[in-house]
Amino acid sequence: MVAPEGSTVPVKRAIPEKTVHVGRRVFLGMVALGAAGTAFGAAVQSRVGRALGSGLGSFLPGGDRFQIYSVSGTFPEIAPSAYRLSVSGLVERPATLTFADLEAMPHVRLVKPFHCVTGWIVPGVHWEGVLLSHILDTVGLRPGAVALAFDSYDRVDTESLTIEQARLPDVIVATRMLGAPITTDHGGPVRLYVAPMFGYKSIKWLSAIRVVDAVEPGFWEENGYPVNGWLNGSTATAPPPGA
Ligand SMILES: Nc1nc2c(c(=O)[nH]1)N[C@H]1C(S)=C(S)[C@@H](COP(=O)(O)O)O[C@H]1N2
Ligand SMILES: [Mo]
Repeated sequence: MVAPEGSTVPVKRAIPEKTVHVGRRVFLGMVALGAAGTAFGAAVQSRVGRALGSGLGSFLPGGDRFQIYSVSGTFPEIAPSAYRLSVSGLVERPATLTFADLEAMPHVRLVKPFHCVTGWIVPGVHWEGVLLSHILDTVGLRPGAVALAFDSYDRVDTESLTIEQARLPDVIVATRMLGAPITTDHGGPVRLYVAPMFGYKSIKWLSAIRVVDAVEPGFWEENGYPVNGWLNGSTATAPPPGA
């Protein structure tokens, strides 16, 4: 179950105890992940947020800030020069895009809040990147293309969007965030930013976009979060009014 926006998610199920400290970061091992049920995503995030000591951020004046998540427990360090984005599947022209390729494409800028489904919100975040729809136009969709499946350099997180969702004007392959190149913690050099949906849809360390013929629920969805993660809680496939 996912709590409404702005509330905290009650953790009704025992939280796996396996936590590992990596510097100031805390994560849960994948073994523990596998053993958990549908409340798991919420449990993971609640636990990690507390561990970072920033769980009260949303309630303190000026304290709104990102909590750093990695379900894999790794924070892949990828130099922009080594970065590649594979675009494959039901496309006319499969591509392997470099960071320079992305930089050379038209960029859009957005100033939008970032909502984690567990309740913290960072208002007014500056984002910059390439419209996902532009990338789809560049590779050309083949008949039967219905959805996108996203992979991460962390080899654990995955995400999905319908083609219609992917073409919304505030869904970008982001190369800048918070007025600077995206840091490793935040999924740099390239992450997805899906403004109308909760933060779990904004996969970090984006490595691949596969165009597929059916929606493939991603990591967080397999752990209980809605496939259609609209901020207003709608479960509709198409964007709800105001999204
Ligand atoms: N690869 C990867 N992407 C991810 C996650 C993750 O654990 N791994 N967590 C998601 C969730 S639940 C949220 S709220 C945001 C958090 O972004 P941040 O770590 O930059 O604060 O990243 C999303 N993208
Ligand atoms: Mo989240």
